Amino acid sequence: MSETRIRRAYELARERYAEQGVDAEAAMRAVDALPISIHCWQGDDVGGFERAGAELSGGGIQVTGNHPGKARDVPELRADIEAAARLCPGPKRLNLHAIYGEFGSAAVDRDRLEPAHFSGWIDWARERGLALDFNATLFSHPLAAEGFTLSHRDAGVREFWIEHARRARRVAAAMGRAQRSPCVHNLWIPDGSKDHPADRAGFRARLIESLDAVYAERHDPGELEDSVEGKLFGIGSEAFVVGSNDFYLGYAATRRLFLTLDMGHFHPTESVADKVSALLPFLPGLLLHVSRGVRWDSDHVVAQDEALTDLCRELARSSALSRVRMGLDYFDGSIDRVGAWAVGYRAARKALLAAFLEPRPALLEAEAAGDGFQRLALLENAKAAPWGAVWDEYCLRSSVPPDEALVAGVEAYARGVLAKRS
Ligand code: RNT
Ligand code: ZN
Repeated sequence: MSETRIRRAYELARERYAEQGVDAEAAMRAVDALPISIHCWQGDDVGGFERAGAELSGGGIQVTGNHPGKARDVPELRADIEAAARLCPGPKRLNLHAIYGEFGSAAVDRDRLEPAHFSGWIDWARERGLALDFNATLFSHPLAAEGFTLSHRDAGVREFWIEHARRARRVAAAMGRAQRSPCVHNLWIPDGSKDHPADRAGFRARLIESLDAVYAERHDPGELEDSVEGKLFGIGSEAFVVGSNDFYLGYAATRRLFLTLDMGHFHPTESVADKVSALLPFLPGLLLHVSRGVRWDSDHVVAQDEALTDLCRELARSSALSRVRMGLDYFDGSIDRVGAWAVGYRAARKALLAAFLEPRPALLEAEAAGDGFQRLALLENAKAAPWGAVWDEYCLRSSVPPDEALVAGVEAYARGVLAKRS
């Protein structure tokens, strides 16, 4: 599509939105103020680079597919992230996991993690104007093989993981300091069991004790924002998850931490969108793991489905958006990984833009008047409104290809770079 056609279509769309009291320019500005943290782990199927060639996926994380061209080391992963970022409009951050450090030739176990292992990432990110987010990695490790980490019966195992999480928070704080923007540190652990335990309370008491030990070390909130992530069930933790959503909701509220809501971590009929306004009054903030579950927590590439549309609407409507952080969380090794990054990111950004274009004044008026029919009609009409024309304009202004050019962009990188990896 030519630039002139994009501009013309946008002008018509802008006028049409203005008639409904919606300012398309303001909507673009609003989405442009919201960073989306790109998850590094889509690039190599959550493998990480602790040891060369390590295939560590496991411990509740399941990636399927073996599409060729996977990043094999940090330089390749960085190149792929840059390629994906060129296809993603709007402000971006990069979300790293502890297993993505640069450990050199020495074997560095998780309880030996240092900010120095991430100085290469910090420099690389600074040169590109990217801020970093971080995650402790409490899976894909021999001491996580029994399915328990911070809630393990063995005090030695717990101590190992407490030390890892403490160090991961220090790495995150170092990132926050270097980038002058708080680094969000998210903690997810795989702890749980396939079958029903006899002592649920015991596991949870141990988890509380371990978490308190991890968070006892105070950091400057200008450098570090801590979030905890619960889950409904996982592979091997079907009957019991120690850190369930209820558990972490209570923990985050009492310890004043952020709560992570992963879109794949709830019962499929539960609405994550509904949780935003229910939780924000009680918590310092929310971290959203934007994902797509298909029947279960399958971590499919994000698509613009109803769950995402509803979630973004609630964000656009929220008066507490400054306390919400957004990160992608999916991994698909069965299709082009750079393409997967770009499609998922763009779906999230597009859904945000469409949400900021909803005819809010008219909707509020209909609702205040108790006119349910009008409210429904307005929401239905919004689905066919010309937000695609605004999206094209947004991509153009961001110097990023429009939707029509996305496939060609991904294929060019696959041919030029990925095909040479064997
Ligand atoms: C796992 C959680 C967690 C991970 C990442 C890799 O179920 O969603 O957020 O996906 O930390
Ligand atoms: Zn998640």
